[in-house]
Amino acid sequence: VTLLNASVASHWWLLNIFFFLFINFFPSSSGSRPRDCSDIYASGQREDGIYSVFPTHLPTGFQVYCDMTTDGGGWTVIQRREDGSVNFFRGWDSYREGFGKITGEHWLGKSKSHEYLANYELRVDLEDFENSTAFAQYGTFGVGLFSVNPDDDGYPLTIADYSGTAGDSLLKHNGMKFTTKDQDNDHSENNCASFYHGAWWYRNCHTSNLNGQYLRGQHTSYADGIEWSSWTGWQYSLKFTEMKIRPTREENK
Ligand SMILES: [Ca+2]
Repeated sequence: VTLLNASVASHWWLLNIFFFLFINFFPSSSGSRPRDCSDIYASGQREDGIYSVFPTHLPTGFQVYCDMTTDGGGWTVIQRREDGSVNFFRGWDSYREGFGKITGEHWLGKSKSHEYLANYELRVDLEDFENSTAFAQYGTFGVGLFSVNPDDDGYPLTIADYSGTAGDSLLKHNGMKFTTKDQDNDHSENNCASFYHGAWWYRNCHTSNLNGQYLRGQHTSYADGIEWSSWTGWQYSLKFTEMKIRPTREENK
C-alpha cells in the first residue's frame, strides 16, 4: 500500500511539472495555442525541429517543421526537397492535403497553410550540388487570399516584394492558380504540370519549378527538374530547396 501511494504521489508530482511546463511553453492567459512557428519562437523556442501548431481554421492542430535559426527564425516550413526520396509528381488531392515526412522531403498541404497566409512573407532557401546556397524572399505571400473557396478557386498565388541572392523566379507566377497533372489551371494549351513533371502556380509555363523531378544537377531534358531559373537556369535540378513562411513584421507579436 505504501509503495502504491508513493507511486501515485510521484506521478501526481510529474503531472504537475508537465502542466507547469505546458502553461509556460504557451504563455497566454486566454489559453491560446501557437498558430505557427512564429508564435513558438516568440514563446522562447530556438531549436529547429518538429512542433505542433493550432491555426484557427484547424483547431485540432498538426505538426510542422520550424526553422528557428535562419534570418531571425520563426519560419514554418511548407516545402522541402533534399534527396529525391519522395515522389512529388502527384495530383490535386495530394497537394491539398500534403505528403512526405515532416523531418525530410515534404509538402505541407494547401488546406493546412492557406488560411493563415494573409500578411505572411515567404523565404525560399536553395542549394546546388557544389554546396553553394542562395535565397529569395518575398515580403508578400498568400495562396487563395481573396477566394471564398480557395480549393474551388485553384489556390491562386499572391506574391510581391522580392529581395535576396537567388534572383526572382516567382513574381511572374503572381495571380496564377495551382496546376497539377490532374487539374489544369494554367495558361498553356498543354498541362504544364504534366509537361514539366511538377505541380506549381504555372502560367505558360514557368520560371521556377520547385516540385519538379529530383534530377541531381545538370540534366539534358528541359525545365522538368527542380528549377529556379534566375539562379541556375532551366536545366539544373537543385540539391536542396525549402519554402517557409512567417508573419510579416507588422503582424509579428
Ligand atoms: Ca493548360
